[in-house]
Amino acid sequence: MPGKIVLEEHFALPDTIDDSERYFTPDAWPTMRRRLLDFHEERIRQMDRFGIQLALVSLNAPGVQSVLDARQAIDLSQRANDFLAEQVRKDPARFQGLAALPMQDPDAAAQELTRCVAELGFRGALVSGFSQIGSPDSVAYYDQREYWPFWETVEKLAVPFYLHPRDVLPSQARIYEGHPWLFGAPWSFGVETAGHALRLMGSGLFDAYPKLTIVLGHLGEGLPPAIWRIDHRIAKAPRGIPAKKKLADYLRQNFYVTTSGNFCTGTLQNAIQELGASRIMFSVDYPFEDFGEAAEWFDNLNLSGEERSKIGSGNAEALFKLRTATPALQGAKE
Ligand code: GRE
Ligand code: ZN
Repeated sequence: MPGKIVLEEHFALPDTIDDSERYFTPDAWPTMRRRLLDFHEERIRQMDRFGIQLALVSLNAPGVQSVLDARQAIDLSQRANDFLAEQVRKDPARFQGLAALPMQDPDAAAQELTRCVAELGFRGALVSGFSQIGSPDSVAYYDQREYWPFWETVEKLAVPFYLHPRDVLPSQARIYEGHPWLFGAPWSFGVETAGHALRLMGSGLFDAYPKLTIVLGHLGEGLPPAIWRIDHRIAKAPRGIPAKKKLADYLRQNFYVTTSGNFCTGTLQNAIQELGASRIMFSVDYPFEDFGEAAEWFDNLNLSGEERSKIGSGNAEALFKLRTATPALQGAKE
């Protein structure tokens, strides 16, 4: 399918490039490094080759979220977002931006998102999980009350918030001791991110801000097949859960999922069954994943024409309001 749109595609600044190295063997790293730092050469060639019209690009993980000092987190976000805006300006038909945010300071995060949307034309935010604030062992999750004014701003701006994975802190990872292969993308990213998303749902956040939209990668970080049992057991022992609805209702009404890094047909079918094709969007997770592998999988799936067109581009176009932002999509047919 030509004209595909992808949403979880990363770049790095020289300041953040080292964050990604730990996930790769020494022989794989030089290619990843080169691809994270490139925008207009190899990235564009690959997009052309595999039928990808537009990429929403974001900073690599954990990026801003692991900066302990709030001032430095604010500074890094601004520099990352200004750099990204400059790249988008060079080629807005192919690239749009998702903002990095200094969640260490909720007011500053709201301000930076407002600046990114109003002044830089960004389409939303991508935040890599919890933030450390002040000390390496601190963990701030965004269901906490101090974040609710931030969420009010996100809802007012009417832009999606992509909740991207980061790793559990080493001090909290006893279950993985002696099993380093479980860190990161194979397992701990998903557990961490699904847990964070469940906290948002259970906290009542979406009762207070029903128009909030959260995007999850990796076909929903395991939540679509898990959500029935979660609700089933919470109903038997609610233990004071503030949320007014079943968590599946929030998953269906406040969340979208992307196919980033999860090119598994059975898992996609389950996501379609649980959420509907209108809430699923094609994505890759470049450069950690290959445009070619993702596109060949997607282009050969047995989907109806309508499903393919929605998942491949239509849902993203509508959710991120890409037609008004992106010259090349303006003339494109429905
Ligand atoms: C990601 O950002 O999704 C990611 C990493 C590191 C390794 C794999 C991966 O940050 O998908
Ligand atoms: Zn990613």
